[in-house]
Amino acid sequence: MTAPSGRRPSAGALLAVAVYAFLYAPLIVLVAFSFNRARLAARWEGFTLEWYAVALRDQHVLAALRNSVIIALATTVLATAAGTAAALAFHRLRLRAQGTWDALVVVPLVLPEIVLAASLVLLFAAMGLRLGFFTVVLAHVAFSLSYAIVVVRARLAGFDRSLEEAAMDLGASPLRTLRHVTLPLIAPGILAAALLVFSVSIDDYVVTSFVAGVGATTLPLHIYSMVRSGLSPEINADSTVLLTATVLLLFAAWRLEQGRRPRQVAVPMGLGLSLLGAPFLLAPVPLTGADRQLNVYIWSNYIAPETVRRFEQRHHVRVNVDVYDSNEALIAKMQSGNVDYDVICPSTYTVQSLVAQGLLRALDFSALPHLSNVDPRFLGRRHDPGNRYSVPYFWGTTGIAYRQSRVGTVDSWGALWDARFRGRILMLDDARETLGAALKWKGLSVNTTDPASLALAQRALVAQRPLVRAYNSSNFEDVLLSGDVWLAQGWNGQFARAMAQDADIHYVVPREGSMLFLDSLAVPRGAPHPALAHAFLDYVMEAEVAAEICRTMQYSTPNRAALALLPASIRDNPAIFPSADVVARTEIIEDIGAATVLYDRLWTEVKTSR
Ligand code: N2P
Repeated sequence: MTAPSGRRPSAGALLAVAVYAFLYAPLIVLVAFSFNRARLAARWEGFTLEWYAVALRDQHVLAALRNSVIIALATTVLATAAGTAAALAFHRLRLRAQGTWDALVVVPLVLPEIVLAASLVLLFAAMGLRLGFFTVVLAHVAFSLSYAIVVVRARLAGFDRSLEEAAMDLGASPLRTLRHVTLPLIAPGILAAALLVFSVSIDDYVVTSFVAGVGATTLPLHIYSMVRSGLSPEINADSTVLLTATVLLLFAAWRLEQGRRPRQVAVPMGLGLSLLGAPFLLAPVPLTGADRQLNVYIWSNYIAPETVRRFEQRHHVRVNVDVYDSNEALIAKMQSGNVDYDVICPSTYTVQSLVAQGLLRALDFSALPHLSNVDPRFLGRRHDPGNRYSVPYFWGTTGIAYRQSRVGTVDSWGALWDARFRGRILMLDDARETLGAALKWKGLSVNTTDPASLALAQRALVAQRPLVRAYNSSNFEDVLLSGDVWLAQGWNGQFARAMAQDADIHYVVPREGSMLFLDSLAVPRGAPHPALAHAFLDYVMEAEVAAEICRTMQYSTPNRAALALLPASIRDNPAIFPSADVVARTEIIEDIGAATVLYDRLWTEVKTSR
C-alpha cells in the first residue's frame, strides 16, 4: 500500500467545502445578481451598477433604511445601557440559585421569534399602546437585551475586582470608580455589545412585522413588501448593502471581543456605519409629522409610484403605501384594531363585512366632487347601497392566462385540472377564488353555502393539488412570463400587462363563467387623517389620474371620464375591458356571513392535504 498522497483533498475537506458552499452560495448569487444588467434575475447579461443607482433614488427605500437606522440606534443606546447595568449587577451580586438567573437571561436568545412577536403584540394591545416607532424600539430592546448582557458579562469574567477595591481604598467614590476604572476596562465589551445589538436590530423581520404598524416600515419590511409586488434587481442591491453593513459591524464586534482596542476596529466600524448613514444625506425629505402623512393599504400592483408621488407633491405630504394580496389579510389587519391606515381597498364582499363590523367611516361627499366621473353602473350596488362607505376604484375579471405554444387554446376551467400540465399550473392563493373556480367549473354559484356543493368543490381542489406548481396571488403573471408555469388562474390586469410583453400569452374568462370583482376605496373608522384620505379618494377619481392608473396597472377603470383619455390599445383590449357577453357570464363574490369560516376551513384543508 502506498501512503495517501498529500495533494489529494481528503473527504473531510470536500465535505467542509460543500458545507461552506451550501451556507454561502445564496449570498454570493444575491451579491452577484445585484450587479446584473438583466431585469428578470434568471440569467447573467453583463455588469451594471444601475440597480444601486435605482436604490439610491428610491425615496421609499431610503426612508425605510432611515427608519431602520433610527430604530437600531435607539435600541442600541437603551439595550446596551440596560444590559451593561444588568451585567454589572449580576457580576457583583452573589444570588441564590445563580445558575437559574443566568439561564433566564439567555432564554430570550433561543425563544422562537414568532412567540416573542405574538406575546409583544398582545402585551401592547393590553397596555393600549398604538403600534408605531415606539413599540418597535421597545420590542427590539426586549429581544436584544440578552445579547448585551451576555457579551458584557463575558468581558467582566476576566475582570480583576481588586482594581476597583484599590481605587476605593484610595478614596474614590463608587461613582468615580465606575467612571474611571470599571467602565474604561470593560469598554471593548460594551462596544462589542452595542455593535451586536445594532446589527440584530437593523435586520429583524419577524418581530418588527408584528409590532410595526404604519409609518415605521423598516428596510427588511420594505424589501419584503417589494418582493411581494414583484421581484426587481433593486432588491438585490438593497440586500447587498444591508448584508455588507451587517458583516462589517459584526466583524468589528468580534475583533473587540477578541481583545482588540476600539481604535483597531475603526475602519470596519466606520465603513459599516457610513453605509447605513447614506439615507440621512441622500433623502432630503424631512421626517414628516404625523398629520403630513397618509397611510394607504392597498392590493399589490394596484397603484403606480408616480401616481402616489404626484399626490405627495400636490399636498406636500408623505404617503406610505403598504400592500396585501387577499381580502382576508386586509380584514385581519382591520380587526387587529391598532393600525393607522387612512385608505384601504376592499372588494365588494369585504366592504359588506367591514361595514357590518362597524369598521368603516361614512364618507363626506362634499369632499368628493370627482365622484361624478364614475360610471353610475358601478354606484349604488348591493355591497354598499348609496355608496355611503366606498367609491369604486377598479373592476375586472378572474380568468386563466396561458402559453398557447404549450397548451393550445383554452376556454374551460377544466384545463386547470388537465393532468398533462402537471407541475405547470398556478392557482391564486385565495379561498373564495379557488373554491369559486371549482364551483364554476361544476356549474355552481360562487356564493353557495350549501355544504354538499362546497364539499364537491373542495374535493376537486384536493385532486388538483398534485398538478399545481404554486398558489400565488401576488406576482402570478411573472411566474407565467418566466415560463415556470403554462396556465395560471389570476386577475385580468396583471395578465394584460404580461400579454403586452409576450405574444404567446393569452387570457380567457372560461365559458362556464367566472368571478367579477369590484374593488373600492374606503376610509377605516379609526383613520388618523380622514381629511387627507378624502383628498386622496377624490384625486384618484380625477379623469387624468384615473386614466393614468388604468394605463399603468391595466385593471379596468370604472371612471367614465377617464375612458376618453385612454389609448385604443387599452380601451379596446378585451382582457382589460371585457365584452358585455363575457360580463354576463360572471358572478360577483358576495359576503356569505357565517359561512366564510367554512370556506376558510375548506381552503386550509386543501393547502395542507397531501
Ligand atoms: C391586484 C389584484 C386584484 C384584486 N394585485 C382582485 N380583487
